[in-house]
Order: sequence, then structure tokens, then C-alpha cells
Amino acid sequence: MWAELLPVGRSSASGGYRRFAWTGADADCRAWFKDQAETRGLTYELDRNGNQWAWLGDPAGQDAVVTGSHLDSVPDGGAFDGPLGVVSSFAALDELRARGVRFTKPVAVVNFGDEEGARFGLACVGSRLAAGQLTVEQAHRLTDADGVTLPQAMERAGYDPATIGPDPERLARIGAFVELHVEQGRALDLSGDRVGIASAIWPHGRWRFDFRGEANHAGTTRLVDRRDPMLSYAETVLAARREAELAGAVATFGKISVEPNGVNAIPSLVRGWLDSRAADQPTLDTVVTGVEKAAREYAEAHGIELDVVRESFTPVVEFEHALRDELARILGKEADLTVPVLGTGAGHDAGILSGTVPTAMLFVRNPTGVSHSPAEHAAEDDCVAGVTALADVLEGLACR
Ligand code: HGY
Ligand code: MN
Ligand code: MN
Ligand code: MN
Repeated sequence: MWAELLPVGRSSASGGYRRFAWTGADADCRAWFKDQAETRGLTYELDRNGNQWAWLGDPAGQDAVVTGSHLDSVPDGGAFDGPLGVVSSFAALDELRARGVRFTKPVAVVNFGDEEGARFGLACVGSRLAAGQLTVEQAHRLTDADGVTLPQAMERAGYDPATIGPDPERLARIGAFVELHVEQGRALDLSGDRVGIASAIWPHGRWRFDFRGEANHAGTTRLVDRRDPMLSYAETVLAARREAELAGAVATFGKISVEPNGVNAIPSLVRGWLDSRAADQPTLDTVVTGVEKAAREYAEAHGIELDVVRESFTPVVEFEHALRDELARILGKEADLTVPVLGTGAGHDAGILSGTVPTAMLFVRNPTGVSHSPAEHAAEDDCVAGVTALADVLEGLACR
């Protein structure tokens, strides 16, 4: 089970997963979640934003303890980013039932929709809508690479898009949300621990750079006559690396689209997406401002028009200290352990919810730190330790 948590949407070519929001693979993931809920006799709910819930206890009860994560993936993602949290949540409930634990609060497992934003470009759509961090109007404007809007995609998947919007009553009933996630770095591998607690999520965002030049013949257009946007784009990629290195941050151009996209045509448009993250806001601002300034200089030198649009932004998240300390107490009490507390550059639904709900995260060791790749891994023993830790936390939070 821990080697292939959820055998849905695997690409035979890459070995990675392709589970994009409101596609057939996403529907298969959702069917799996519903089946897991029903097999355990949990009360299944689909909320107004397409997030799935499986309740032990009264879904309308107050002070609920919720755990879970997401099942969608980046293009050719690994097996663990997302599904480990959901699979571990169901397994933790099984363990607590085996322990004969009696909950005094409602407990739920959640699958948040479209966490990775692989299809519509914005991450954490399900949790952002629920928390009111994405308006209905903004959601209606989200469009995939084929021009399909989010409401159209939802409708084609058999879901009514008219219901989407903020869900404050639902969130107000949650007393604590704990998301378990595979670590996406090597801090736990280096410290020799199986499980850690999150301290903070770096501020991060996505910026679209449109470099517009002039399409022309690759064989007959003299170099001096060209307005080739690929040149300014390429120089901007190098500038991003340089700015990130200088600031001690990260910056990535991982997605690009080219028009007309012909081998023998000088491009008319190069559109590149910058993902940048840093430990604090001023550092992130310095990097992005630096990259944009360099891009404008390169564009001007080549006669290129440049538009830069910020497509999304998530401010720094500092997880609640009281809940974090409580997790450390629960996890440390048996063996008198100190549980490592670590920050991360990766975004999570837990980060979105943290503005509204007391929220915490558990990380499970990843021996290579590789993520968003088919090579992502967590050892079976570590996954099992993660389930035990999550079960201990749920017992500690929901049995008082
Ligand atoms: O961090 C990310 O890229 C996404 O939110 N998982
Ligand atoms: Mn991810
Ligand atoms: Mn994730
Ligand atoms: Mn020709």
C-alpha cells in the first residue's frame, strides 16, 4: 500500500502521476475517496466547492478535528505529495478504532480539490474558495490551456459550479485542522527523524512574463532584423537564477508556452511562468523586482514588448504556536522525544486555512528530498510512523 498509495492517473511513459482537477483521473480519485468513506461507515459529504469530507460523528457538530490533504498532482508528480496525507488519515482513523478510542468531538478526513493548480494555474483552489481567498468572479476567470474555464470543467465533470463560494459556517465548525504531508526537502533525513512538525510556509507566488516580438522566417530573416522574444526570455531565466542566488531564495521558470511554436519560425510570443519563494516577504520582493527589472532591460534591447502579471500570491504562514506546541507535547510525551520543527517552501491547503482555523502540519521523512517528480519517496516504516503520529495527535485533540 505505501509504495503505490492510489493507483490512479499514472503515466506509463514517465512513471509519474497526472491527476488534474475535474479530469477523468480526478473523478477516479474522488470515487476512491467516497468508497474509502463508505467502506468505513463514515458520513460522506461533497461541499459547495467540490472538496470531499468523510465524517466520524456529526458533520454539523462544533469544534471538529479535521485531517487530510489532496489527491491531485502536478504533471508527472510523485505518489506521495497529497495522497500520503489522505491515505494516512483513513489509516489513523482505523488505528484509533482498533485502539477503542472514544471521540468527544466530530472527526473528519478531507480531500481538498485542485491543490496543485496544474490545470488552471492557481494552487489550492478548493481551500481558497472555502476560505474566501479566491472570489467567485476570480474563479470564473480561471482558464486551462485549451480555453476551458473552471465552471465549464466542473460542469463537464458533473458538478454544479453555481454553488462555489466562501464557506465560513463550515470552517467555523473546525476546531483544528492537521495536514500530514511527505517532506519536500531533506531536513528530517539529515536530523535522523521519521516525523516532524511544520513551523512556517514561505511566502510564494506565480508571475506570468509575456515577451512579444515578431514572427518571421527562421531561414531568411537576418539576425539584425529580428525581434526574437526567446532571447529576452532566455536572459530572464538566467537573471532569475542570479537574483535567487544573491538573495538566498528560489526562483524557477518551469512552464513556458511559445507562439507559433514552429521549429522554423522566430516566435511572436514567449510566455514564461516564474515561481518564486523566499523565507520572508522583503527577500521575495527583492528577487521578483530584480527579475522584472532585468527582463525589461533585455526586452528593450531586443525591441520586445513585455507584460508581467502576478497570477497568484500566498503570504508567509506562521502556524499557530499553541497547536504546534500541543502536537510536540502529544508526540514527545511517550519517549520524551524532541520532535523537529521545520519550515517549508511548499504551499499547502493548511497554509490557506491557517488564516481562519487553528492549523498544524506533520511531515514524514523523504530520503532524497525529491518531490513534484516520479522519484519522490517515503519508506514504508516512515509512513507507518506518520500514521501512528497522526493517530496520537487526533486522539489527543479529539478526546478531551
Ligand atoms: O507548493 C506548491 O507548489 C503547491 O502549492 N503544492
Ligand atoms: Mn505539491
Ligand atoms: Mn501537496
Ligand atoms: Mn517556406
